[in-house]
Amino acid sequence: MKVVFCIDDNPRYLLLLKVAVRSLRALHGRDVPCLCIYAGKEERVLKTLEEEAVPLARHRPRLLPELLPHRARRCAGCFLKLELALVPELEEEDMALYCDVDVLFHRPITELLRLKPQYMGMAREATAPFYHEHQSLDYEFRGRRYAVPMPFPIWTFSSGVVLFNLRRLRRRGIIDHFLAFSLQNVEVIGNFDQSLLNYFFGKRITHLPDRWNRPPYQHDCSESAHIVHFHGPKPWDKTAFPDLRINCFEAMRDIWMQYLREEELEQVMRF
Ligand SMILES: [Mn+2]
Repeated sequence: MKVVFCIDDNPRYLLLLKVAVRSLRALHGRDVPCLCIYAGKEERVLKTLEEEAVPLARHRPRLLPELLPHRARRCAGCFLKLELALVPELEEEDMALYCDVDVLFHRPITELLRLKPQYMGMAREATAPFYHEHQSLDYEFRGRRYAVPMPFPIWTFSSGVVLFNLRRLRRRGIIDHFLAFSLQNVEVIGNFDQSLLNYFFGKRITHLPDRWNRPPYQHDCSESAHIVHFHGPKPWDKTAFPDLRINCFEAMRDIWMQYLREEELEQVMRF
């Protein structure tokens, strides 16, 4: 199974990607299959991926940035994960493990790669309450209207780590339905890609244990996390999110920094 990352032109994402991949390889070897999906064309990005030997899939998304609301365009990369089932480089794969670039692989993920959720597996996100004003959202697809009853009350699942059952999503056009829903409802939802997954798939999402997506601000992150997710404050943040730079944040940031080379450390100090 491939571990899949998505990026856009934000230079900070590129640095996060380097550490994510280096920490994955430190645990599982140089040959661990991974893939980075990118919709842009910046030479700087392409060159870095080549230097890091990260295989690249250049994907032109259905959720094109110009079709997204303005506030969503600056994180256009986070929508790419919704389309993995359409990427030719993943055509042969039944499953794919998507990870945000702001993760650090801290313990092996072998057990996670053995799971096979029906649609997708995601861990719970504790800091984003599940709230919306809608009873149901609807969308049109191939001339018919469909209503999606909102799954309430449930908790929110984090889209930072998603184990996708690609084979299932390709069946009976589920991915086409989902992307039609996404395009037509992205204006009314709160939390971008994460809300789209939660709202459309709702109770069909398989709940993954916390160790597969653990933010460093949780007290048990150091001892339990296999995948650390710098959700909220990024490793270089010294002033943002003071209420989340707690518990294991500093310990995990120090480990994250150890994966950087000297010139990258200098770069990170300027963020
Ligand atoms: Mn993230």
